Order: sequence, then C-alpha cells, then structure tokens
Amino acid sequence: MLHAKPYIATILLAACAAVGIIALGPSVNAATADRLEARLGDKIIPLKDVSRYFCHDRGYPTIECFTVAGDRDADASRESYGALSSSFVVFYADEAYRGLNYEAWNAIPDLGSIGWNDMVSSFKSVNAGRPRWFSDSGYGYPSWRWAAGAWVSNVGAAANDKLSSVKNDP
Ligand SMILES: [Ca+2]
Repeated sequence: MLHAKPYIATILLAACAAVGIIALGPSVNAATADRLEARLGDKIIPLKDVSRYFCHDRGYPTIECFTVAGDRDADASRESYGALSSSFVVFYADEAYRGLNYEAWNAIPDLGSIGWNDMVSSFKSVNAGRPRWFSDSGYGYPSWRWAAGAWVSNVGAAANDKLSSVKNDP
C-alpha cells in the first residue's frame, strides 16, 4: 500500500499525456491542411484549378491566381507581403518556359493538390534558389536537382511530366 499513491499518480500523468497527444496531433495537422486555399480575384477557386491559371503562393496558405502572368508577377512583388522571404522557382507546363506557370515561394509536398502533378517540363530557379524535384508526392525519390539559379528549358525525358513534389534544397 505504501507505493500505491505514486503508482496511481504515474498512471494518471501518463493517461493525461496520451490524451493530450491524441487530442492535439490530428487537429493541428488538419487545420494546417484545411487552410490552403486558392483565389482568382475575389473568388475562391478549387485547388485543382490552380494549374489552369498563373499563380503564386507568396501569401501562403493562400494561393493567388491570375489569368495573365504579368498580373501574377505584379501581385507577387507587392511590398505589402513583406520582405522576409523570396520565391525560389517558377515552373512551366511546357518546355522552353512556355505555357501555364507557377511561382513558388514555399515547398510543395504534393503538386497534385494544386493540379500540377506530372505536368512540369521546364523551370527557372530564381533568387539563387535550388529546387529539388521529386518523382513522387511527399518528396518521394528518385529526385532531380540542378545548380543553384539554373534555368532548365527541358527537365529531360526521365523527369518530364513526372514531377510530383518540389522544395528548395540549396
Ligand atoms: Ca508538361
């Protein structure tokens, strides 16, 4: 009986810790994922439609989209976003920097979540960025990487239209 109280206290502490982890873990992750949204002007658009416009994610978790690339560029350079970050890559649906394109300021663990899975054919690394491209979502290998600041007009047959996630990897 002398050891009963400390034993019960230990069990209670362990139970509280377990409940805390169970309660906090999934809800935090869900909130983060749910916040991602895409806008075209004043409208919310489906995330899958991001690949149909010219978009940037400087305002992450909001993705701002435009029908004209120049309008996207102008919006992404607004001072009101703050100056503490920079984009690392602009990627294109077609080779030679043609077609729809996206300006990324943040890592993208699933290009499919924004309609860009298996589409990228060329890219420009900007602000000395050095994107690493992965064949699977969740940064799944194999991956490809070029020099920092590289402009790559064709990612090559092995990677063309097969890239599923990307992050800056200087
Ligand atoms: Ca393509």
